Amino acid sequence: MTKSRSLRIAASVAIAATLAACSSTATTAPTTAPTTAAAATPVVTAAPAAKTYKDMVVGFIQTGSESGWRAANTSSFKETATADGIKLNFYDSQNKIENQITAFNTFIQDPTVNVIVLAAVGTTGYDDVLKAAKAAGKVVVIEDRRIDADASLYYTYIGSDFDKEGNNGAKAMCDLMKGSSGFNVVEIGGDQQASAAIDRAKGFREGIPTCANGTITILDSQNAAGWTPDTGKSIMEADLKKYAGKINGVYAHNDELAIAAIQAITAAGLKAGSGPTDIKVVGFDATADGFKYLISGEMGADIECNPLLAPQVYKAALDALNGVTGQATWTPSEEGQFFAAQGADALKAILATRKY
Ligand code: GYE
Repeated sequence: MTKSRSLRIAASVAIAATLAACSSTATTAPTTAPTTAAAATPVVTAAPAAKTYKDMVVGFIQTGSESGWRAANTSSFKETATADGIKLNFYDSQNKIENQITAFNTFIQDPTVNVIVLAAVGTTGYDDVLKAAKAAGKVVVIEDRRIDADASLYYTYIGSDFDKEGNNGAKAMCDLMKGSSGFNVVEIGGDQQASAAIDRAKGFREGIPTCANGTITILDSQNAAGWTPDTGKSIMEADLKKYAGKINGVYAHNDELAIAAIQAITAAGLKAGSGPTDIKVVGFDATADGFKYLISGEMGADIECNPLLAPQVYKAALDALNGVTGQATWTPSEEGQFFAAQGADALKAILATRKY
């Protein structure tokens, strides 16, 4: 058999082998690497179903039960959770930061909890638990009060602009003091750890220098630990003695403290109101109790603070569970202001429409 003939046979064997490899029915192992790989069948992995409120298990760390505002805030979370089918683990911190840290760690270690909501008693001391929660894959949402922690440590903050509230409080006090016999004010502050108290005090001091009606002077400023109304009353009673006849206004950080001051003023035989010699009282929250004293005219102004934050907070948490990014760091609450000058009938009509 000649050389050329054997070469021709070898070549034809090689071609035969290549073709065999291309056909779907090839049985023999290919001798050479196939030139074009068979089109891989695309593996379609179904996108995970979006989480719903029924998948949310929330550990809610509330400050405590220090005021009507707080009660409305707590109800907002409990009622909305029931309505949306959210499993809510509610924790009352008794206004102690150490209790909040303990609760945080409990919720971090609880595998069923996927969302932690914090209403902070203070502004600092949360970094470690926030880092631990993040490492554990928990969604954290801050509600009500701002904290001094890096925003990367939580998903978002939903709460009031207390500084702006303080500015509004200053303007309200200035308006109330138009034609007043004097411009001396005492301040009854909320718990000094709380951003609500810190910023309302700051906002007031930023605002009073702009008062065109007169130079408002802060004669005295004290904080009621835990926002306790009885402490507020004692502060007012002591101020009325110490600054007898010199007090023209009271700047109180929530309704309970404003009402406590009014009770001390009345008990001292003096009058809280908007008359030239009356003691003008500015409060915060605009709860139903606060409205009663606006309607009676004893409280001159009540700067609203919105406690009904649960729907926004749960929505943000659900977004986080579904991987939504680019969220706002802070969503300030929508709020108004109310004045005795609006008149009792108008205020009663407004009160009848309110949930807290
Ligand atoms: O003003 C007060 C409550 O954080 C806005 O806390 C809240 C404040 C509110 O104790 O009544």
